[in-house]
Amino acid sequence: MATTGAKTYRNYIGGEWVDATSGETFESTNPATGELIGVFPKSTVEDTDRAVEAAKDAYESWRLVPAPKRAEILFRVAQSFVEHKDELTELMVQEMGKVRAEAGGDVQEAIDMTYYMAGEGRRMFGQTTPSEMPDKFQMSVRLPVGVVGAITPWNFPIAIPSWKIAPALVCGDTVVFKPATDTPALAERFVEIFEEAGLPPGVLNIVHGGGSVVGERLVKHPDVPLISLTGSREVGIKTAENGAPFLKHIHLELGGKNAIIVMDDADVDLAVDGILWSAFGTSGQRCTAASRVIVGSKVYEPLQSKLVERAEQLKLGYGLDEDVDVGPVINRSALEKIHSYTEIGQGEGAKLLTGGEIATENGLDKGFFYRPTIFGDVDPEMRIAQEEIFGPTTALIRATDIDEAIRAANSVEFGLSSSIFTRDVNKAFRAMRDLNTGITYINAGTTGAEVHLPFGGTKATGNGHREAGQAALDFYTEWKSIYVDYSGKLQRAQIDEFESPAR
Ligand code: UN1
Repeated sequence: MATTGAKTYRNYIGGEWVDATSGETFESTNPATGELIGVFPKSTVEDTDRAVEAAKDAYESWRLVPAPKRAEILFRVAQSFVEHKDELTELMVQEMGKVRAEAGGDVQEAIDMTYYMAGEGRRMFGQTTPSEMPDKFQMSVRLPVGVVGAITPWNFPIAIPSWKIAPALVCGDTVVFKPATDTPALAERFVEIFEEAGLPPGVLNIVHGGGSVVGERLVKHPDVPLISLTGSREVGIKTAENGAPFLKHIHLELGGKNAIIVMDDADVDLAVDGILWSAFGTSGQRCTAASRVIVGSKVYEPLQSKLVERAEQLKLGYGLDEDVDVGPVINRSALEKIHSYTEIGQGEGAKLLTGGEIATENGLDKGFFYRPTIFGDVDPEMRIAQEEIFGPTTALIRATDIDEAIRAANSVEFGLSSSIFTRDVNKAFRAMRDLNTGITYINAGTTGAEVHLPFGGTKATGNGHREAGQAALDFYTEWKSIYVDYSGKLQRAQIDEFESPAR
């Protein structure tokens, strides 16, 4: 594609907008229309090292800025996200493809997260505890750690960077941000807003380029003690391995294979609404997407027919056009992967109820559109019920009772989100306890996490860390325990015992 006239973007390192040292570039295009969005620097190890150096220098003063003052910049950033919400939303539809309402939700999630973390500037609570000794005081405080390597995906191109960058900054860390190569223009606008809000040079840097060069260098750089990655299981494992020799703190937010359970006593129409939203929203490209639906045998038939009917009414198209329900998927290789799972499902003997094809009518062939796809009579062990597809494909599985449903839900390697539709409070509480996922919804689909509760999953979804809410602070700070002895004499813990009045 010709690049004449397209906007050229740069890296932001140490407060300067700079080209890649290689002089090489890559392009970002609109997945609905194929139009060019912009040209971006294809950065090298050297560019990454410069950004780390800038972040390391900036850290020495940023860590000493009082947290409420760091937070004032975040309040300004949040306000600016509000003011630029429409612009960011439209750019997101253009660059990432999700429909307007969902793109607005993505920006809103960043607004919420940035305000929330700005509020932490005046909290960031530690603990004070009594000492076992007289005339001794003790407390724990949160201290920043250093430079964060923030490696983010394309599916929530504004929200997810905010999940990592807002807590890092309020905690006093500095950041080198490596956004996905499919959504670099959004990442760049995100960083510009921090610059405009008055963030000092070097505190937030952006380096565009591939994961195997920029991402890997961040993970292997000795001066980057914290890595937060949202990506695939495979890249997560590689990241953990590469960071292990440095004993880095590594937060991993990886895949999902999320299930909605619909019990026989459920409100089936409500369940259908929840399934449609969770399976086909963002064209199924959410870590929290519902790619399995486990259905009680009594409601299986009515649910299946209502779901198929509703899925067939969903309108595919460019997310800026009116009345479009489902946008494109991110790129050609995603389209091919999604379609390969349709073939896998058919090969495994699952019944293709609707969809299962690339949509090309009315100009859709200019982009990467896949028809909402539902498989019926799926066995929980089939690959389409086990592997993350990351597209608009879901699998209906029958279950006779709650035990079988929970067993099937838990039978995958991932553990991000889960949901149950039931009117029986006992079944709901069983599910809350026994569904082995980081998030469980009752009478709602598997998507819709809010910013003030922990976000993350069990098993192969991650490595035990969580983002968002208070949990994020645990990743972006290091606890320090402080003991102050004001007795004026040597008091030895566990040895010089205070004489107990109880003795
Ligand atoms: C993701 O897919 O990685 O709960 C994030 C949700 C959104 C966030 C999803 N608020 O689905």
